[in-house]
Amino acid sequence: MKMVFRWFGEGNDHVPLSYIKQIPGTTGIVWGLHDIEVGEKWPLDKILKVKNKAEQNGLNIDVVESVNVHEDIKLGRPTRDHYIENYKETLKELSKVGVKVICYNFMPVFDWIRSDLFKKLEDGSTALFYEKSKIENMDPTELVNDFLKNDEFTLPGWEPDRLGKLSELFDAYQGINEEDLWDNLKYFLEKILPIAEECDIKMAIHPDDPPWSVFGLPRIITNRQSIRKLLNLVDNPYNGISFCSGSLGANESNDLPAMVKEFGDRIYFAHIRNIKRYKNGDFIETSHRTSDGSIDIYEIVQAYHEIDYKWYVRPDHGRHIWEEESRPGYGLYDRALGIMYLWGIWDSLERIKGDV
Ligand code: DNO
Ligand code: MN
Repeated sequence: MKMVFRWFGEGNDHVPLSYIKQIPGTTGIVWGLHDIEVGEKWPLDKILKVKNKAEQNGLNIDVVESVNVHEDIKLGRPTRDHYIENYKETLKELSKVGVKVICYNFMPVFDWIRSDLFKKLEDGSTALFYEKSKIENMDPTELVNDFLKNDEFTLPGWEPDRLGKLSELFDAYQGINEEDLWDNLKYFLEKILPIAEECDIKMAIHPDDPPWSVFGLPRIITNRQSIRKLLNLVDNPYNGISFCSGSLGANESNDLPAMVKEFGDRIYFAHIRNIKRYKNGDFIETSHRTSDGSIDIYEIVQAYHEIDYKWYVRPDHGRHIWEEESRPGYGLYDRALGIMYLWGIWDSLERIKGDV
């Protein structure tokens, strides 16, 4: 596995690239141009700036997360073709600097959803928390206002401009069901994949987080069945997945190690993190260690090891520990600890294999 670390860009991330380089075994950053409006083409000069900065620090820029998909594409509006053209242009620019994988998602309106960004854990650290009943009884506008009132940090996938038009967005999704969303995803992939192939960039969809419908909006990438459907939707090796253990693991019926083995040859990017699930449907993000949460991280890493996984891995979110102030989920310390845990498992599996 190739270890990479998410970085939000110069002036937009409190973690310096030189620190990332010091995390053992970390070879690249997972990046994006977060100041470009969703749907607009990414300019080469800005891409090159990131490349140069990363290279000066001995890090590659092989993985992009995310080139977000414009809402008109998800909605299947006639204007989608314009945004798909822009997406293709962005792919071409990214191929010029050697990008290998693009993580994207197809979730209507919201990317990830939580009820609390800094929920206190027993040990005094804080973490992202999902309180099911709170979300179910909440007006989405309330959630958006709550999340956006803190302007110290920007939240990936929560662009204020776009979410400022929330009621318009919700109106647009009236009458769009899961089948429609599948059709629109198919349309997008059919147009994009030939270019991805030409550019040798793997498209890797991120599952829905959490993997169920929220605020009445359809969500389709949620379990084993739906990933099968996605891979058959357009059967092309460039149509792949970002396999996120924390997102899919919120649904306890997802057998994650089995899914890694089944989909392994189409997983180009692995997000590994743990969560603790409660019986009432709530969950909280924990440290990566298996015994701290409900997800067997050891078994997941073992599954990757068994399939001889050669693609990219990142610790996904972490807790906020040691008084670190960071964007929710994206502190340096707990994610770096997560990396060491993953390497610990991986190295011992390698050693065992060598001894056999
Ligand atoms: C959640 C995170 C997501 C992810 C985007 C990708 O598990 O990894 O916020 O960044 O959904 O588009
Ligand atoms: Mn993830």
